[in-house]
Amino acid sequence: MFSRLKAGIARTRDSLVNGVQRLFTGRTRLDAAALDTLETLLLSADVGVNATARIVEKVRRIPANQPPAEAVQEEMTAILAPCEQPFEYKARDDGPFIILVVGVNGAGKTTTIAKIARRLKGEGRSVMLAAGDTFRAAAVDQLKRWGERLDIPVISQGTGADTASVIFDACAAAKARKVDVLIADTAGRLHTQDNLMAELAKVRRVVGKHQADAPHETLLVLDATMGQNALNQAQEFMGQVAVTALCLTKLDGTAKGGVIFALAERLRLPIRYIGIGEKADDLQVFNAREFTRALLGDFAGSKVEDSES
Ligand SMILES: Nc1nc2c(ncn2[C@@H]2O[C@H](COP(=O)(O)OP(=O)(O)OP(=O)(O)O)[C@@H](O)[C@H]2O)c(=O)[nH]1
Ligand SMILES: [Mg+2]
Repeated sequence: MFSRLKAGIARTRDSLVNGVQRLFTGRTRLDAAALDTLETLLLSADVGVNATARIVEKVRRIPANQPPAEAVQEEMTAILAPCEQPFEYKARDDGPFIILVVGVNGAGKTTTIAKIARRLKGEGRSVMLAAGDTFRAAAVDQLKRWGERLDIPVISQGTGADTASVIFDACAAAKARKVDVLIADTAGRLHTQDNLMAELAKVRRVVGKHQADAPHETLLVLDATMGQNALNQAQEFMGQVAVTALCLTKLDGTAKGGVIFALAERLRLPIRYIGIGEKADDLQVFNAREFTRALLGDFAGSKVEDSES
């Protein structure tokens, strides 16, 4: 699992760690120029202004006997730690636990739904999917194919059907079949598309008719290859929808994986999962220390030599 994570975030590690490693080698303290270089490295890995400032400040203040690499890792873990809040299934007596999945076009929503469904099924939960993306022609088929592959039921209507009505029906079906978790797919959308944002509000309203406090999770799926734009998108979405948790996808395809620090620092939402590939098992429960260890472990553990000795 850990080696998969390491391989998954290899591009971010290469871009960030190699630079930081070069910077730290032969140094026990970083002078102003080196701190500047560290700042640039972090910013160019999309770590973001605030998280970068925190890390640089930490390194500036380290005691003489602490290697700077260790301080970087410590602070990076501290930034991520509040977001390490894995999904916990809570049984309900009024119907399924309902997860509504939202995000912009192509972020990885449908794939992530399949991955989560597979994981929950593996944990012994019964799962059902709702094909709420009735907008894009192939979307229903895409979810149905996943359903067949994973042997998980998918509730759907045709393309062009009303999303809220599909999800409403799925809630009833899941309740009738005593399913543990219902995961609802939705079409990709931008926060500027008022009609589509209104649609999400309608989904929430009709789901609330089945269970007053549903959806129990509104999961925003973000594409790590967007870098800092993923943060902007998240903030814009959160202005319109009550997002309760994040999933960051495509960490395998990008050197911009540092955006996870920006998301953690700015949003402080639980990061339930990270996506590190296209296959059904390329999803990991987010763990702060494992993530920074996979990212930095290669150098943070090693002793820094003192060039002056
Ligand atoms: N490399 C990689 N690819 C991913 C990951 N997650 C999703 N993808 C790919 O990203 C593409 C889009 O994924 P979808 O799941 O269809 O995205 P979506 O958000 O449902 O897209 P729309 O329904 O069009 O809004 C697909 O080719 C997926 O295989 C990931 O973690 N890593
Ligand atoms: Mg989709």
